[in-house]
Amino acid sequence: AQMRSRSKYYGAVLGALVGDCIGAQFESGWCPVAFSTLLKLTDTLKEKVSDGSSEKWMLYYTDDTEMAHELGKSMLSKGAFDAKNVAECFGETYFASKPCRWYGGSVPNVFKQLQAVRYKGDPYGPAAKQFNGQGSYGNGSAMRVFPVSLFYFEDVDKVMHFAACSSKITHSHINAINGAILQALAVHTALSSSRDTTWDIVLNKLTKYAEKLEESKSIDSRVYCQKLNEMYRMILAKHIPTQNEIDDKIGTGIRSDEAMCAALFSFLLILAGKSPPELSHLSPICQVILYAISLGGDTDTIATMAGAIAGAYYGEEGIPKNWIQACEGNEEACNLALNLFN
Ligand code: 8NA
Ligand code: MG
Ligand code: MG
Ligand code: MG
Repeated sequence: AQMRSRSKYYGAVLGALVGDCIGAQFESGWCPVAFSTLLKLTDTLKEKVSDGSSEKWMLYYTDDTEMAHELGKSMLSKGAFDAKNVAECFGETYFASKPCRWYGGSVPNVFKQLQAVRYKGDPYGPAAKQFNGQGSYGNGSAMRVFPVSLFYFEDVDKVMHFAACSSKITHSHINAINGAILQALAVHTALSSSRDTTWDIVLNKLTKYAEKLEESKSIDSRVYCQKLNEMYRMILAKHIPTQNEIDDKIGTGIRSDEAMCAALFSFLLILAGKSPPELSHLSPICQVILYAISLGGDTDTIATMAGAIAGAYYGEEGIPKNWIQACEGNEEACNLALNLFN
């Protein structure tokens, strides 16, 4: 059994918040973002501004943070993962939420069906019917899963089990479920690692889990095993991988296997010491977050998952105060981290 670290709990929650809030600034283009553009923003981050009548945050969070916090708060209030309560918290928060949260295209349909029976029906029923019974393979369940790793830290089997359950409330496609499980395992591995845990130890561990998850014959393409294998090759190569290689071997889109693997790869690349020179003056966690955003695509979601993993590994100290204070929800994030730790 490993010692739990308060700094790692704060790091995971704040890393996820900062990744979502900064990443969301660059989501619309779906194209790679220059490091100079990212540094221009981060150099000017400051606390919310008040214009007398209202307060304005420099950076707003999106669905990623909203749902992660609801999941975390639900487990804390119930003392365990309770699918019906999580479904109700997700749904009611969605119906009250601001347009700037940018929920995925088809999840509102799930929430409407859950609400129609006042959250008393099967909490997994509506999601299972999405996309003609295929279920959603979107990254929306992996992006919000990290509180499960913090809440069930002592029991990795429960981390895996409740990561899957939390996915199935909105995302029942096997690739979304496995993406949520692997992201939860990545955060859990980072939480239980010391600073001398190298990138290849982390990747080996996750590859073993992926092989188990994908051993079932019903999966025609073992997409996570394939992408984790590509990561070895790209990290061991002499050069920093090009955008074309990332797009070709991993992807940066709304599919869970693309965004989740892009996030993990961002963390592992920096951990392996292959920092892009433009970022080398920053702390490792900042490098991970900005590298993740630079890849383009679903930038808020890739960066929030990368930030959760990196924060769980490095702890909160490497996240600059001005980055945290610029983000809407930073006080709530600190409360959540403390409550999950306690
Ligand atoms: P989701 O479950 O609605 O999935 C996102 C999209 O993926 C769907 O709307 C479909 O287009 C497609 N999709 C998923 N599964 C299937 C399938 N089985 N067959 C065909 N198409 C499929 O939403 P989510 O919760 O997974 O969200 C994914 C991302 O979308 C998140 O990163 C979130 O931030 C959001 N997002 C929203 C906007 C926006 O402008 N509203 C933009 C980018 C991302
Ligand atoms: Mg989002
Ligand atoms: Mg997005
Ligand atoms: Mg997103």
